[in-house]
Amino acid sequence: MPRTLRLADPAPDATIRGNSKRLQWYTLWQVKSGVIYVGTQSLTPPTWRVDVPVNKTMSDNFYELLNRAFVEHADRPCLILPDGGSWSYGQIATLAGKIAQTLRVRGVVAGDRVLVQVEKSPEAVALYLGCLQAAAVYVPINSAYTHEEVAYFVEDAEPSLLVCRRADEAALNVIAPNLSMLTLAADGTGSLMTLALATQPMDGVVPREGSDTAAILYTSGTTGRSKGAMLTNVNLASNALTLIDYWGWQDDDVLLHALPIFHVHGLFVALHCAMLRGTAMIFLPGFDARQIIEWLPSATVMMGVPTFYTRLLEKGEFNAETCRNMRLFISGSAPLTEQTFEAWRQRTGHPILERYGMSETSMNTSNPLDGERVAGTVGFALPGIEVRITNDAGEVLASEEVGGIEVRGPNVFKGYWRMREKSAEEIREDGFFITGDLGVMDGEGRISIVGRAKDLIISGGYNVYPKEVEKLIDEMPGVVESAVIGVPHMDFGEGVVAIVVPVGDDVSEPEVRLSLEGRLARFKQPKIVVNVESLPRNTMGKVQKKALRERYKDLFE
Ligand code: MCA
Ligand code: AMP
Repeated sequence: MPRTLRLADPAPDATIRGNSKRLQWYTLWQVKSGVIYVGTQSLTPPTWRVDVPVNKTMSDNFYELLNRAFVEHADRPCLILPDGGSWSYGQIATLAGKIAQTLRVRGVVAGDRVLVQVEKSPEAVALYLGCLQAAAVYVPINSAYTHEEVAYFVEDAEPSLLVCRRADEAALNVIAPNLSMLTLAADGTGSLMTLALATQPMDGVVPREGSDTAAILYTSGTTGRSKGAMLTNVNLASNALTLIDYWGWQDDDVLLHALPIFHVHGLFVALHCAMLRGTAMIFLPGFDARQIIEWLPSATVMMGVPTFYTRLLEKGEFNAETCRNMRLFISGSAPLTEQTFEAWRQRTGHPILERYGMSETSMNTSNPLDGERVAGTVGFALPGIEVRITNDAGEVLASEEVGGIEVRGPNVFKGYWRMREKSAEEIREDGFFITGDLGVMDGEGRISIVGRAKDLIISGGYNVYPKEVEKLIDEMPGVVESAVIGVPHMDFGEGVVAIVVPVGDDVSEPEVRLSLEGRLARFKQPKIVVNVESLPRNTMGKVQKKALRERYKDLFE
């Protein structure tokens, strides 16, 4: 049973890890000593909540924590599927164990990367869990990426195994003829499952240190090449435990899960909160407003990108009655406008809780569960996480001053995979990570994001790096040069636009799309192409994207 100790009491048999400088809050990730401590000094009175005594033989592999929940809640539903099927925690854990054993038999050892490009399915969840159990580094990539894009990840991650859709197997075999490959289709069939179902589940969990990498999440780089953010067992555990506490996860919560499971949002934030508490998820293959409206009355929590919310508001039949059992709506990955926040509150009675995160850090800040949720802000630094606003020289700014957002805490990744220099550029010596987002903090510590220092477009929650698109458009024979920008888009928040300087005749949108076909995921492709005589430049010769964004801001209206 959870016990509550005063913070002043010595934490029995535990090593304190995490943010030891400020002693504000800790996720004490000390399963080795036999106890997991979650301490909350920021609460009054300050306390350690001693969560659960666990088996003394456990390692710091994050799967130990998950597995404990799976064993405890084996009979409870984990995934409820729209076709009426369901998976209990026991079933998911058994399949994860079989996949872990399959990986072992295939020669995958601790620290080996398993690259995964599959559709969302219960089996895909079990694959993620199986990788954790086997201590393989899970490397998920967007299912929309083309074979050409996948080739980069194969080369960069150097995986021991690639799990892909059956339809992609032949093409990927050409790209990576020596790579071990298994398939997993959206319906849960494929060579991975054939092997796994004929295998006994792995006994136990392959031990890991807290600082060992559990997953690599690729995030776009400014040079156009993706960087692999290495997330450790402590990163995953600390963020999950923090969010469960901060968002008041209830034993009877039911999460409506319609996000993709290759990003931090749908994979870590959503799955971990539900799974560590052994609570059910209504597991939808993707976002479909009609299906969401059908399932919302059975749910208590939904996590989504702002597009989820704007699309639901467009549906006349969506109303407060649809949300009658809902406790919490959470939004993130892209800015939620004040208009959407207000419209949602008026329609449903719920103020959406907006939070802010990144692939490199998982969640950094959140509006409060109980206090005021202020539209247009991303709330406060989460317990145990420090956020500061700095100028270009790295000096901390006073409240209300706009600057770069920097983050430090047990959530911050350990660096980019095989990019030592890039990691050193973005993580300061004192441990603060330079997010590339611009923000402002008020006197109370409430943070608003006001822009981005990085040249990034966020479209429907997906990142698009202009360089990557520009590079390919510039290669077109009829193009002198191009500038790719994001401008306001009703549905996606920002829509990708290419401003093109043609050699002669105008370059049309179908021509651009045709030349990008098979080379670039379709969500990254420009939705509009504008031809101009020349691009505006500053005195240094740099293209003035701000001026272009201003000039074309009404393009999608
Ligand atoms: C699909 N399309 C898009 C996008 N999604 N175009 C621009 N931006 C998009 N986000 C295009 C497709 O290429 C296709 O174009 C057409 O739209 C229809 O595709 P479909 O798959 O049917 O689209 P959809 O189902 O309507 O998807 C829209 C969506 C989806 C539901 C908003 O993009 C989505 O689930 N986004 C969530 C992303 C997310 O989870 N982000 C978290 C990452 P064509 O017809 O030309 O082929 S950020 C993160 O994890 C950090 C840590 C954080 O803070 O959360
Ligand atoms: P990713 O690299 O895909 O993890 O995207 C992370 C980026 O998404 C952050 O650096 C922010 O620019 C953006 N982001 C995430 N949450 C929010 C939010 N609530 N408001 C505005 N931007 C956000």
